[in-house]
Amino acid sequence: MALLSFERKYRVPGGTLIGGDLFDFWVGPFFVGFFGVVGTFFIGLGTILIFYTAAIQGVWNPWLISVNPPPISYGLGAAPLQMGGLWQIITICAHGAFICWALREVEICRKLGISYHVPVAFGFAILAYFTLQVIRPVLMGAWGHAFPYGIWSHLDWVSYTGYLYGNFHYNPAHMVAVTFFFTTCLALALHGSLILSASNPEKGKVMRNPEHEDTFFRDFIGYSIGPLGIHRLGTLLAINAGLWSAICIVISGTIWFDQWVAWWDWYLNLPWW
Ligand code: BCL
Ligand code: BCL
Ligand code: BPH
Repeated sequence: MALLSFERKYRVPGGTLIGGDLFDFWVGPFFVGFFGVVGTFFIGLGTILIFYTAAIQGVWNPWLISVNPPPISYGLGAAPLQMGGLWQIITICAHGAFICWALREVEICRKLGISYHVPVAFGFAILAYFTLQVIRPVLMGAWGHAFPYGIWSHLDWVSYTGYLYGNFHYNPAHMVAVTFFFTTCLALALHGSLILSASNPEKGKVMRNPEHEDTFFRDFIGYSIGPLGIHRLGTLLAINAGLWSAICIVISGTIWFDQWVAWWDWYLNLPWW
């Protein structure tokens, strides 16, 4: 379904950050570039090492495969391969893969002459991962505080870490993050449905335009944020969801050690109650 005339227009040389025109080509629909080559290496090695771990553990049930970080006692040192060393190499590969993925987005943006909003937004997801696996463990002094790579085991880590601070719901930054996730979903539900409603006319009727979309919300709630505004709002809500998630976990165990409910003591101690 490719729009070949359009593709020819943007398949222009140049815009690469590194490597000049050496890797400036496409494989089928995919732009490659320096970061495509290096990224493929990280993806391949990281994925192979996950399956290698499964092989030495003799676990082939996908739900149960788990690559665990080193025990806390190894601190921030390098661990033997089977004692978390594999986890450490996979973590390096994962960071390499995600960063290459983002930089490949940057190169494509440069070719197209569009701004960098997508890689910037992805940067917030990478930041959340980096915070979980590097910033917080380093601040706490051991790789063992990071999450394991397993479908069930990483959920066990979330549950364990949540209960370690009593009830994680009382973490104020977690509250902000959860609220941003819910609001993002609300915004996309309204935006997606509004666009469909205007662009799917009954048979024989013409498609409606942004004026109708704005008028719907003006009639309904007195205000429409507008066609550009909704995309600014959506981006802002989503990156804040990632940002406040990173904040809520990095403060747990680094500057706050108690049950999160105790954080609210300042509120109970306000003079006017
Ligand atoms: Mg998790 C669930 C991946 C970090 C809490 N998590 C999931 C599953 C999927 C996953 C297995 C569905 C996610 C989804 O649809 O997202 N989680 C995953 C990854 C990371 C991660 C890859 C990561 O940081 C690299 N999860 C974390 C951190 C917690 C966390 C530690 C806070 C964010 N996650 C939870 C909770 C749940 C999950 C709680 C669930 O209930 C859910 C589940 O069912 O778990 C069993 C949205 C993204 C998309 C729809 C895009 C497609 C993503 C696909 C599905 C990812 C596949 C990953 C694959 C199995 C592993 C890849 C490696 C290969 C070797 C290449
Ligand atoms: Mg909580 C975190 C919601 C109950 C303990 N919790 C989070 C946040 C989010 C949330 C705000 C996770 C999102 C995130 O970080 O994304 N929690 C949430 C909600 C409830 C809840 C809505 C609820 O009850 C309704 N949480 C609880 C209970 C506790 C609890 C009370 C457990 C008992 N919660 C914790 C703990 C944590 C959270 C502990 C966290 O650590 C987590 C958090 O804030 O983490 C930062 C960020 C996204 C990522 C990390 C994904 C990064 C993806 C990378 C860059 C790309 C992956 C690519 C993939 C490998 C590719 C696959 C290949 C394929 C080809 C597709
Ligand atoms: O390409 C993309 O989208 C199509 C990028 C992407 C994005 C982008 C992209 O541009 C943006 C803007 C976001 N994500 C935004 C966000 C949210 C807001 C900041 C946030 C909520 C979020 N993404 C979350 C998540 C999650 C969650 C919540 O868990 C997941 C699973 C993803 N995003 C996933 C993805 C991918 C679909 C894609 C993307 N977000 C990035 C694809 C990529 O980086 O590809 C290169 C790497 C590989 C193909 C595989 C690497 C393999 C490793 C070397 C080994 C595996 C290690 C891993 C740590 C194991 C984990 C096991 C789990 C069971 C725990």
